[in-house]
Amino acid sequence: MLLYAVTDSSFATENYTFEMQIEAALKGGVTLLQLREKNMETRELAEVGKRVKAICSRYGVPMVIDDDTEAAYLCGADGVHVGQGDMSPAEVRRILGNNAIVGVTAKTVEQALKAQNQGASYIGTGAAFPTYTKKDTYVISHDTIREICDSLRIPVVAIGGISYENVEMLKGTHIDGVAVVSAIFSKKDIETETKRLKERVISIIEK
Ligand code: TZP
Ligand code: MG
Repeated sequence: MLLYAVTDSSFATENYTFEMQIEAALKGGVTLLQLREKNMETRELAEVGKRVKAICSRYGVPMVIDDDTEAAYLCGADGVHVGQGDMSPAEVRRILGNNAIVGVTAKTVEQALKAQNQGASYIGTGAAFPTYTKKDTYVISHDTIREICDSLRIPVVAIGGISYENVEMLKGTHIDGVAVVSAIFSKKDIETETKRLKERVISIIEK
């Protein structure tokens, strides 16, 4: 859960394609990848998912898909990440099976405990800092992030506005890792940025 990369193909260009960007992030050492493409419908997502899953497999990194359990099923993804308004973790497991990775977004201890009870594999919580990437979210306190971490037995990652510059502010929250979009995919040299971000994340995660 250390360094979780969440995709945004709008950062891709003709010279630095989506698949090149994902491979650079994997070379840089991301430990989990989420395909999060809000503008793709299920069929396209499943097609892209097959290609991205093949790249991730070469690096031994699991790939999950945001929201779309059907696309995840069709492309053989390792799991799904769902929000509070999406399918429940129990339903996802009925479709993808018991070994699936099922991540759930939670902003409160109550939501996080409920997700854990319903079979979530991990919790994503935030926004840890202001973010432009997701418009319909808001910043939660680092005390809340710590309370969520301390209340659960499953791993917790913080998400939202996390960067190389501010990640040290999350020290002491007991998170297991961080999830980022722009701190990786907006960069010109994704491999190098990923490596240096990962080193900093390692330095703040208590063993
Ligand atoms: N969920 C909560 S904040 C967020 C998501 C998907 C966006 C994170 O993007 P960034 O660029 O790392 O702030
Ligand atoms: Mg969602």
